[in-house]
Amino acid sequence: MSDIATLERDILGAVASASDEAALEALRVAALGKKGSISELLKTLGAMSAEERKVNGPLFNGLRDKVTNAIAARKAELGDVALNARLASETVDVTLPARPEATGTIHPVSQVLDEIAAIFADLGFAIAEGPDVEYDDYNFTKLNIPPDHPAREMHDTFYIARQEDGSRHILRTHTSPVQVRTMLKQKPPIRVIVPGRTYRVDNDATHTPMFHQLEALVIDEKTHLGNLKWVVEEFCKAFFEIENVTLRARPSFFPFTEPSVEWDMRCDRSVPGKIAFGTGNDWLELGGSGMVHPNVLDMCGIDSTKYQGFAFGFGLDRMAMLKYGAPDLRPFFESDVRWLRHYGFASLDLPTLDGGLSR
Ligand code: 2U9
Repeated sequence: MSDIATLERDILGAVASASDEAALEALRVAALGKKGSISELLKTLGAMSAEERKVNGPLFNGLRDKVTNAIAARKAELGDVALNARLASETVDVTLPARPEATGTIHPVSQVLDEIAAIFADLGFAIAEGPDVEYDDYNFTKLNIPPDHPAREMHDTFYIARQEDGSRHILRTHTSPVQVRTMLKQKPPIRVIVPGRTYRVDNDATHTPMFHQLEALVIDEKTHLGNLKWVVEEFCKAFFEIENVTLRARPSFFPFTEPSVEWDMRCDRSVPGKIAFGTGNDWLELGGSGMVHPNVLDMCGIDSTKYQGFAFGFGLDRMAMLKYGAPDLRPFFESDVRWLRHYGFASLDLPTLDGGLSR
């Protein structure tokens, strides 16, 4: 066998048995690289006679082409093998349950917020949100609570380090600054609910330093206390899932509303540790409300001679405690999965108005 035939057999044999792309590349360099065996062979053509070149030229070039093609073919083959191996090892069994390790459930506060948002969406309310870190001005001053007002002390505020200009940001003590922001940027009619985290220096069985509020604001040209009562009543019917809601109004005081009203709903506490809504001779405190103070409207850029509005607020955590029978607020924020399993909700149980909110 000629040297050329031996070389061809050796190279093609090695190419056919190359086990991966790196081995194949090494073979290519050894044969076709600058100093490769075939390249060296081709270089010898220059010193040959015309006769010899006529014979060897096609022979050497033919060898180069054969080897080039064989390498390309083996490379494609190896690529397919690698892809098939990856496809085989990365198969996904779509019948397996998703994240079997995920044992968390929907937190009662999230559930209650979803329920309440659905009720108010049905009544035409949008959701407004704002930052937890607030200006003193939006949290207090524009809500008719000027710097020396005693109501500031009742809020037990968390203060954030002083700014260069001497002003201080705070953690919002209620969600009301979001209504301020809404009025500053939006013209009436306004109909929003404002859920969110709020912060006060407080900690016992029914108070935590961070808690959740939900407030509402309605501003229009002919808004009155009767509208407010109707909204509170409709909300109670839907949320507590009862038909006969009896409300009791108590006069109250908030700097940002005038007049101010607190609402109680008829309930029954005759069975110890239980509470039934809509019957009985006891009263359940719901939350506060009132007609927005004209000073607040004016400070927020709304003409108080043309517009009136009402606002109300209640604790979301308290609503969750009442509806789902949790006696202590503190475990709400302790991230104990055993507590969550007891009170939590399956992630696919989205509340709907037609399906019954809490089912
Ligand atoms: C603007 C004008 C008026 C919001 C209101 C209450 C009454 C209220 C508390 C209930 C329990 C909060 O969670 S709680 O501590 N809230 O009683 N909130 S009126 O009035 C506003 C808000 C914003 C611009």
